[in-house]
Amino acid sequence: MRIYNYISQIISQKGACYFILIDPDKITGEKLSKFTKHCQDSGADAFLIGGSLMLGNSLPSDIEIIKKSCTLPVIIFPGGLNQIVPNADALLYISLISGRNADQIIGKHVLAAPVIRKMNLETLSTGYMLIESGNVTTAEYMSGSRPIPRNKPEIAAATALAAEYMGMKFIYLEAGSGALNSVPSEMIKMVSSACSIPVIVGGGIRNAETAREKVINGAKIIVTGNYFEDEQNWDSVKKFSDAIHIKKSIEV
Ligand code: 1GP
Repeated sequence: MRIYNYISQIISQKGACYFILIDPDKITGEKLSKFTKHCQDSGADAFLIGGSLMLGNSLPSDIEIIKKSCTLPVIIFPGGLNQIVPNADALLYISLISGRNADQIIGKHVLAAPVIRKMNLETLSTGYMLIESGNVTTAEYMSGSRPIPRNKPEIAAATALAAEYMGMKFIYLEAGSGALNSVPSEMIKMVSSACSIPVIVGGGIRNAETAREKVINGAKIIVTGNYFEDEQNWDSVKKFSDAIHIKKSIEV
């Protein structure tokens, strides 16, 4: 419960939480260390690491690098069983509830559970929903499941509520990495008013204003990935953090 409590505390203190997604295939070594330290100095709250498709096998050493460069929690965002490693702080235990592919809803989880237990990794049980975003994303293709149509917020809201009733701790509305269009605000609003667990929103968020708009509409955790793969954008990590930490910016 250590990381769950940490996230809950950030949400109650700052209004929302900012996660930065690290794709180990895109950034590693010294650049990774420099980036993660910069993120901590700029107000990010935690790192997600992993992805729908990982070509390399540097995950444990990349986590090691992040842990040496800063003190922020590192949470695995697993695209497969090969991404379950012991040196992270927690793991998003994601069930792809927007799809009807049993393997992605429960099958992989059965295989993973004993491994996770042995590693003593904290699990953050998450109802994961793919939302149509204008192009076919890696997450959609790799999971073999159809996203929820972006103009059907009521389907997303009912699905989220079902996940809450099943005891899941978070909802993740995912447009997919590099999405053309991020998750619509109307859908975030409907989902976050339908359920009482925190709503994570990610995919295609490329500026601080968009991130803030998602928070205003009820998102409690914002995830960005792609945008900071370009070093020229690193300066705006602070802008994103300030925009997402809505409580703090109101008080100042
Ligand atoms: C995490 O997939 C996202 O939910 C990250 O998306 O890479 O488009 O920021 P981006």
